[in-house]
Formats: sequence, C-alpha cells, structure tokens
Amino acid sequence: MALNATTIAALAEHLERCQLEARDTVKITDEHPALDWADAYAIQDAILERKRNRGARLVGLKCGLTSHAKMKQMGVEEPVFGFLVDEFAVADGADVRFAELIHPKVEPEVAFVLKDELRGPGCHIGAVLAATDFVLPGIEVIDSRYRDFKFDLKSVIADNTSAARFVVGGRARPVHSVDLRTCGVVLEKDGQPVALGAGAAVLGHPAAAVAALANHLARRGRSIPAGSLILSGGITEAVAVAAGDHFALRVQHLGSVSLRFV
Ligand code: OOG
Ligand code: MG
Repeated sequence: MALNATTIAALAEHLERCQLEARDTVKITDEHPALDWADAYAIQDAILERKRNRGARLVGLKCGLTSHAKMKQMGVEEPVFGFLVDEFAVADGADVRFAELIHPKVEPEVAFVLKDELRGPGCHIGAVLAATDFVLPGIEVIDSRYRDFKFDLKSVIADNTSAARFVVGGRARPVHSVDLRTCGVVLEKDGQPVALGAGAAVLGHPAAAVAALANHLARRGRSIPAGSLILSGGITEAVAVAAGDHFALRVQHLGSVSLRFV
C-alpha cells in the first residue's frame, strides 16, 4: 500500500459524498499518482464500511469491464470488481430519480444468484454453474463519480466501479436450462432497440466473469458467499440516459426487466 490509513479514509469519504450528493470530481489518481491496487480496493472497502455503519446491507457483488465493448468504450483492458448494497436496488418497473445521479448510463447484464459459496483460486465456469441457484436479467445503472466518465482502473475501483443502481427481473431460471453464451439480449429505450448482444460478449461466457471474481477475491483471502447476487458485467456498451427515458431489457429465455428515469 502506498497511501496511509488517513488518506484512504479521506478518499473514501470524498467519493461516497460525491455519490450521495450527485457531484462529480477529478479522478483521485491525479492527486495521488502513487495509489496502488491495494489502496484502490481499500478505498472501496472503506466506502462499504461507511454504508454498513449507517445500516446498509451488502446484497451482492459486481463484475465490470468484462466485455470488449465496455473495455473499448472506457479505454481499459482488465475487469474490475465492486459491491452492491440494498440502497442501490430498484424494483422491476420502478422509477429512478435522475436528480440523484450525475451522468448515468445503463448496461444489459446477466445476474447470478448462488446457492453455494464460491472460492478460488482455480475457480472455473463449471464450478460457477454448479454453485448457481438461478439466473435473472438485470440492468445496471452506472454513474462514475469522475468528471466526464474519464478514469483509470485504480480510480474506478476506488469509486466502487461506478455502481449506482440496479434492477433484476423476477423470473428465476435454472442456469442449466439456458445457454448463456448464445442467449440474445435486446436493450430498448422507449420501445426502440438501442443495444444488442449475446452472453458470449462477456469473457466468452458470463459465468467466466463470476469465476474471475472468485479468483480475484481469493487473492484477497475472501470468497463469494452463498446467496450472493452477482452482476456479471455489461454485455454491450453502456447507453447514456436522459430524464424521462424508459429502458426495458429482454434476455432470451430469461424474460425482461425495466426501469424509468424521472
Ligand atoms: C465501470 C463499470 C463497468 C460493466 O458492467 O462493465 C461495469 C464503468 O464503465 O464506469 O459495470
Ligand atoms: Mg456493469
């Protein structure tokens, strides 16, 4: 670690305030160029700790930058991982208040719910499929706290990988009943398709992203607990949002899910 505990806590407070107050900021590596990977995840952990101290519940985890479309869009080359708390959750079909966000974008994703703990190293697609209870369609609303959505990997990790809101569909499908590689996804804005893809866009298979998460956590002495909800990462480029937009995601065999920005 390159930063001391006081700086980690101050950066966590700063980034969380930006999230809660819908304010943007310059990326933290501008002021702290020495910030390393351990610092970045320590800041993310400190944000989670702040939320937990106010009564928030950890409901799951997210993988980000797991598709070539996303990596290309953001100009980076490695997946990142973050957390999901209950305050980010939106009910299917519900309204999201645009004023609570800075410059949100939406992403079509597949969500996994685990029946068993997943522990790396050496976690692979087979282990993920065996540990998965069911899968759901999900829309993630990302909202980087960094000005103009411009960041490097360490800054975005510290900012909890831009996590802001998410919604998942309510029809649970057993993971063995669908081929998540070939299943098609259509994201519609106000009834018009705005992004199209298939599950294979995410590391060849969305379960590979969950395996990468388990292997990443193993390097930090952690595992994915049973019962976790995991967003496996945007299948297409993220789509910019304006107030009034309605988004519906249709995932082949998994049903649909929607939300509206008001
Ligand atoms: C980082 C988060 C990306 C995904 O699904 O790829 C992400 C960002 O692009 O702001 O959640
Ligand atoms: Mg995402």
